[in-house]
Amino acid sequence: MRQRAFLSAALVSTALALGNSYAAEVRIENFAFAPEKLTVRAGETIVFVNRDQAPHSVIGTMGEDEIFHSPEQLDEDETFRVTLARPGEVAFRCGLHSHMSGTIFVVP
Ligand SMILES: [Cu+2]
Repeated sequence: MRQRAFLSAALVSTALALGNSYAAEVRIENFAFAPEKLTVRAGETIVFVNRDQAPHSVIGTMGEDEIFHSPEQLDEDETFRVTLARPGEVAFRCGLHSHMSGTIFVVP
């Protein structure tokens, strides 16, 4: 019991430390997204950060609809933030390298 309470407290303080900045970070590294699959709550912000020297971009789609699109080229260490308000499954990919893709599960 005591251990469980400690774990809960640790999780709460992690959430508070993140505050309103962002909920999740997706690194773009070695021509891949990391993580490739992630879950966030609706309304939380995701930050994509390019750690490659090569430029990349991020395009998100929900079904047939494009719901976000970063600048055409994110250069090294550039970031792109997106806040997803609607629950559902969002597929994302790099507009420059078609093999780079991932999925965001947005939960209510
Ligand atoms: Cu790319």
